[in-house]
Amino acid sequence: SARKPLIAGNWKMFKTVPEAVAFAQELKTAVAGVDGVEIAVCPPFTALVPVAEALRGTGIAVGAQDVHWEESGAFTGEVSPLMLKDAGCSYVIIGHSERRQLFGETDEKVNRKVRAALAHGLTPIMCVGETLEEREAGVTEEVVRRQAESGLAGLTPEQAGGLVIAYEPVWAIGTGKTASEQDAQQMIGFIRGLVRDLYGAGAAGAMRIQYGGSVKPENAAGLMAQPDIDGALVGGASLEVKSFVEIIKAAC
Ligand code: G2H
Repeated sequence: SARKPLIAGNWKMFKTVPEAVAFAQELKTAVAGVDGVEIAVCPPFTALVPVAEALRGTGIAVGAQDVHWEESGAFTGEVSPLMLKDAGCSYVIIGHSERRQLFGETDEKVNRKVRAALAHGLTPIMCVGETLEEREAGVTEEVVRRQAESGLAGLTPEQAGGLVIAYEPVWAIGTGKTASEQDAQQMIGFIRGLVRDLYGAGAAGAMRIQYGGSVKPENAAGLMAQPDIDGALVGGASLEVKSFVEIIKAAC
């Protein structure tokens, strides 16, 4: 397709500043000359600035793992979209299932964060995905439709087309269970259809939709070969340069 795949590493709550900088430097060397795929790393907040500095001029993007929707104010513990831009981020993960399950993130909060990120020139990587109970109850499409519709509410077609959705079935996250290529393609095609209904063919054709959930060097190429899958959001396998680079190369 005309869409350039995005391989993004979600480091979650891992890596000190020295570890993060060493990783960035190694990654820079390892992907020099790699073409046809966009690369991003999403370190914890503490490592954003040094990682962005280490990667400046390389074309490797930096993203945060969460954001608040206000620009500034009395919101102890929160980080604003303006601050993320200032730190060198171009992406931000929003609504990861760990935030939904462990930190009370609702569809409404996800939507506020998506709109605030876009207003400040950050590209959201908005996560959606069903739990095992939901899949077994046969409500996968209903759940993903609700998450996608509310998360994207109020956007213009241009904004919708410019953002990234990561489809991450919760039962596949960190469990070693990956969705089959067919299941992942089916759901990602379903999401693209939803975007078409909501925002038109232009937005649906432009939007990058990633798969996430136990992506590894062994399964990456098969997933990336699916027509609607535009890259991956990688957790565990993004923490080592070797496996992350193998996944990046599988997407080229
Ligand atoms: C899903 C994914 C990255 P992992 O959370 O967002 O993590 O690849 O470890 O399943």
